[in-house]
Amino acid sequence: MIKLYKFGSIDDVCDASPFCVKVEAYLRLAKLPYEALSGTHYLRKAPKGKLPYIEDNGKIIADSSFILEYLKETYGDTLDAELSDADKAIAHAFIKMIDENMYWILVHARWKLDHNSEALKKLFFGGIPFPLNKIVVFIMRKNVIKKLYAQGIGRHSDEEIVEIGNRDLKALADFLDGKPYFFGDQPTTLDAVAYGMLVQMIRMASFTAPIFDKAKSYKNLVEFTDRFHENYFSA
Ligand SMILES: N[C@@H](CCC(=O)N[C@@H](CS)C(=O)NCC(=O)O)C(=O)O
Repeated sequence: MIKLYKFGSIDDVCDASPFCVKVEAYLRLAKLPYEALSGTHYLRKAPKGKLPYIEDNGKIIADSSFILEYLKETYGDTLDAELSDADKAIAHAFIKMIDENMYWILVHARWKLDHNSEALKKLFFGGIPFPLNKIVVFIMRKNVIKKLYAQGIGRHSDEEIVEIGNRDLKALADFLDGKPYFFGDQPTTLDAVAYGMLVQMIRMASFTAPIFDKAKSYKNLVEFTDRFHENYFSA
């Protein structure tokens, strides 16, 4: 059986990492049996020093995009089989937007905004005793803020970052329009990826941020996230 190594659930979201949710959502959509193993200690074993990674038939595959590629090659691409090449190109562009741009907006909201440091301490470092947890959060936040600056997003003001993130949310909302899933009645890979990100912004109550309020203001994105959640993650 496929083993999925991830961080673990927070609130009613199966993982705090959109990349881990993406893989788990894909496995559920594709009806592939798997075992989820949760814990930050798996980072030490992760081939690329990041989660998620999977183990299947003695093979270890790291990185959510390579994992999905491997699953499609090994078990067949049932979800996207009906998509035209043009649809696949659109899906690819949206997936890159979510993975490479919206991810940093999410990191900024959780790690840079001061008021979320209590939630970080409680949710991500709850096992570490006081006052060590305070020091760990302080050092981790400093490191993440450096990464935000190096990536580029951290050079903008908080307000500009919300504006950048809102453009992505609007693009998703406009493309989804009144459809149940991004390409119609049936979910595809893009739905797994979009759910992975939107569920962090819309259903994870422990963190608050202006960009999460923006996400919640798009009625169809909220309905999509709830629909996906009820259909694939309620059991
Ligand atoms: N490109 C990777 C990104 C995975 C990633 O960034 N994971 C983060 C959590 S969201 C991580 O493991 N961070 C731990 C670290 O950087 O130490 C993928 O698609 O799987």
